[in-house]
Amino acid sequence: MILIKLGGSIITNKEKPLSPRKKTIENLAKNLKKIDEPMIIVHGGGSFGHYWSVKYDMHTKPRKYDTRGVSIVKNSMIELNKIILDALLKNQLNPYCLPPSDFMVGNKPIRKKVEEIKKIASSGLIPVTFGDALWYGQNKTYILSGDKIMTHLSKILRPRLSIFALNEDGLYSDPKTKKLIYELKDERPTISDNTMDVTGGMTRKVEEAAKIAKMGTNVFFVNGNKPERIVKAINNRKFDGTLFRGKRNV
Ligand code: IP8
Repeated sequence: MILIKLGGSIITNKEKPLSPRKKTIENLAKNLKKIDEPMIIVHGGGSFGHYWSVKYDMHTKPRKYDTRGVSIVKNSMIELNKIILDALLKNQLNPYCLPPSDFMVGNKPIRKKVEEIKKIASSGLIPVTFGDALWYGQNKTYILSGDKIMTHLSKILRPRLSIFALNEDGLYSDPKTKKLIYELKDERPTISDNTMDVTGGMTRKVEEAAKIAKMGTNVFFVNGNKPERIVKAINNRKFDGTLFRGKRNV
């Protein structure tokens, strides 16, 4: 089983509020159709969820945020999710929509529910979940990042591979020259990040990827604008991107 995170910066235009990158999404769906293995898809918020989270000053820390903001963030994520689901359906894939409230309580995953997701994926359906505004308890809510969901799912489900589709070729050792880091074993590179993401952008991704690799799963960062690279990574062919080698594979 494979876990795939479609980053917000690949499925939306981050420069423009509420703008899906429909062609890119379509192209991703077309290539996902070529994958012959059970998979689970997680997607980010991009210029939908992040746009509204910034507007309403909502973050990953549980707090009593503006209830109007919670509703609007959630609604925008449903809207983006629908665009993803429609693209998958159109390309003869069978998505099974799973908002994270289906398998999270507070900020913890419900093991039984998560294990069920694996069964759903094995049946031929493709569970699709996403970063969201979530109820925490005691009138508090928080923003749950899709990257964090990747870690929760990897921990319980131990996928064969976890893939992050980005709007870049992978991680660069020098952002100016865009020199790609092909493989990371145990090190965690420092990232200079200046995105507007309330969940931490690339820094968060690297943090979660390092955690997942430590649990033993190989993690790939690939360019989602070239979705054939996702297919290649899954088929164990020459890989273009950054690999965080899982501990058991070092
Ligand atoms: O883009 C955050 O998910 P991410 C979703 O995966 C929201 O960090 C609601 C901002």
